[in-house]
Amino acid sequence: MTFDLLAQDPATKARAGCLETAHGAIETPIFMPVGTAGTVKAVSQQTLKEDIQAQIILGNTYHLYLRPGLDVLRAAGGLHQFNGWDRPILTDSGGYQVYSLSNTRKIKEEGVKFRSHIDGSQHLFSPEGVMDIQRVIGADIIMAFDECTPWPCEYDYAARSLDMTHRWLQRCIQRFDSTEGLYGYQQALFPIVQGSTFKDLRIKSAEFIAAQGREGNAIGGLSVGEPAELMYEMTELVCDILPKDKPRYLMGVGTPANILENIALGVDMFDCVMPTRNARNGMLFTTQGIMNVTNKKWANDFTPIDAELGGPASTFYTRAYVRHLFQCQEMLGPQIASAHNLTFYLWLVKEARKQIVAGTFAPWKERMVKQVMTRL
Ligand code: PRF
Repeated sequence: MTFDLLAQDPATKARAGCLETAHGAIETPIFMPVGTAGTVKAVSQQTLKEDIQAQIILGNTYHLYLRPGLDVLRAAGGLHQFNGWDRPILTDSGGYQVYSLSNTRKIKEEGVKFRSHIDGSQHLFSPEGVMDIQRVIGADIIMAFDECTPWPCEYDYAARSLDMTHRWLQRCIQRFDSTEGLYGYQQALFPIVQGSTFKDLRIKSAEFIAAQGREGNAIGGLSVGEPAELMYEMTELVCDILPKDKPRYLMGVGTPANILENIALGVDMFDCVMPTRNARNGMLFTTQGIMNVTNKKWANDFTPIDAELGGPASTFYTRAYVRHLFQCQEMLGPQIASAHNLTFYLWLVKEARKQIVAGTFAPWKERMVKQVMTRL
């Protein structure tokens, strides 16, 4: 995997780059739609590729391991073959889902014991096991096994958890570097910075992660309930330590404003369930602001969701029609809304990239943050 930095904004720390993987190139900054169980909810692979022009999607080790399971994934020849998505895939390690989803979990040095949220069966995720699972899934980028601390968090807990996450990382690296991909292409392992919102822990973690010299680095443990200003303070601190010549991935972030602010601090990659999850409840992100399409005020609005964007979901259907679909609980409603929101998120990062290359990112960002967060 290679990463080329192509431009740097003169007024902020924003960068434009190109990340080359076995399944194609990714132009950064990028937003990665979340496809937890090997599907971006309510959006087909064809729509993702042709209309939304997603460059990379995310999968989750936790979900894919439970269903369809490793036997099926191995027999299929990996997730790309299984779901027909031939562009890059990144898998999260389960080091987050296991905390948010599983019923009971016990975190120990060895790993995390948990019960499936589906059938209550018992499992153990260890750093080695999670590397092996992600080898079977076959994602282009796989994530280290970490503990994402809740917020707020006691300093002592965060410090102890961080040390364990670092020991887990060394075990991940050892296993990853002593195994190979099953399907004939290279995978890359990204370590994850933790440390809650404690500056000294974040610095310690970023230095430890940077020293591993991996092909990309991630920032975890943020956007877990802390104030946005505190998140920005942490990302800036960490980005200033992580290597410049490697992509930086901020996990699980965020709102359109969060994405723009973090691009300005030097983040290159983002993922979040917000555009798809909120779409299913009728919340639409547009270039002019945020609208709840179920609101009565759109009942007779026969204009497109967002004429500024390309793509059928944003331009073909009217607001009134999409509202009607939600009123009737028709399945097409969440489908259009999800495709539209992803079109918007991909537009936002593509536009940010253009502005970085043109050297005009800073004033554009200031204007856009206000514009896209307006309540319509
Ligand atoms: N760790 C992992 N996945 C994540 C996170 C994390 O800290 C977050 C935090 N926002 C989202 N997804 N492994």
